[in-house]
Amino acid sequence: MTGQAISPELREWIVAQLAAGHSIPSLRVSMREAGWQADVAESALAEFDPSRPVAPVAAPVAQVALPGPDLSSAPLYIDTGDRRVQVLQTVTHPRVIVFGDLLSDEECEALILGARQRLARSLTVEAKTGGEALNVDRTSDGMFFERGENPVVARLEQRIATLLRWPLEFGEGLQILRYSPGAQYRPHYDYFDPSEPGTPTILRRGGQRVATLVMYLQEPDQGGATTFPDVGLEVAPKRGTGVFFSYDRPDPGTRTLHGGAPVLSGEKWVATKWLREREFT
Ligand code: PD2
Ligand code: ZN
Repeated sequence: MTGQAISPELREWIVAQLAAGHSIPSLRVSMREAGWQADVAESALAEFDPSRPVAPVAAPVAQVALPGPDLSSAPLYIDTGDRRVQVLQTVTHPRVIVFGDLLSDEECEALILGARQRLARSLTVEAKTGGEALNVDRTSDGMFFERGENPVVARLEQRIATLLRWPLEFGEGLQILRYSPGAQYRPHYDYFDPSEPGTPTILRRGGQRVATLVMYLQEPDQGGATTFPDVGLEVAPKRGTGVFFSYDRPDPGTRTLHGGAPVLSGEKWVATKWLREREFT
């Protein structure tokens, strides 16, 4: 016999022989006597050898629910109950959506007014320790509102929860940042690095971050775009607009590396809402 292949019939024959109590070595002898080439016989019998290591089966990728608007009907606007928000731009990978008219001018001004007296040089959550530290990569000033701290904050948080279909309680308190000329936020990921020893402590308060919404409260005169270097995307810091992005796992493969480009002139103010997997306590 030449050009032998493992046929369905051969497999059926092996199954029947094994079922009848014959051993693999005895089948090897029978196959060789019947003219099967040694390598074909070996490969065929190996398929039925119970001691053969089983190739690992890739675990199915869990389809986790993520925050995000319902874009199934390609809407130009989304009604959040108290406001009609524009869908200006979408990117699939990374998942990025730019919303227009997310905040009114009055809301932007009220947030700036409430934050101004409480600004301090921004700290970032430090995954090495689980605490907070000054970070040279972030030269803005910032503060946090408590969730629901005043009526404007509460209204905006409800709007965001409706828009992104994510429980209000899963959100961190609203962060306000002010960038003066020269200030920037170098490219980073917003999720907590799982390999850092402080991360388990941080995750106790609501699990991982799964999405970010950066909202522009005041436009600088020049500079200050939010950048996504992996995909060459730059979102202009237009007052009332928000850039949303989500990440289904804490991994650079989400392509959610992003930064705040240096402000060249004027002042840029933003509000950031981070969304967690679970209730943020
Ligand atoms: O202000 C921004 O554009 C910006 C850029 C990157 C804000 C954040 N990250 C953030 O608040 O995480
Ligand atoms: Zn960020």
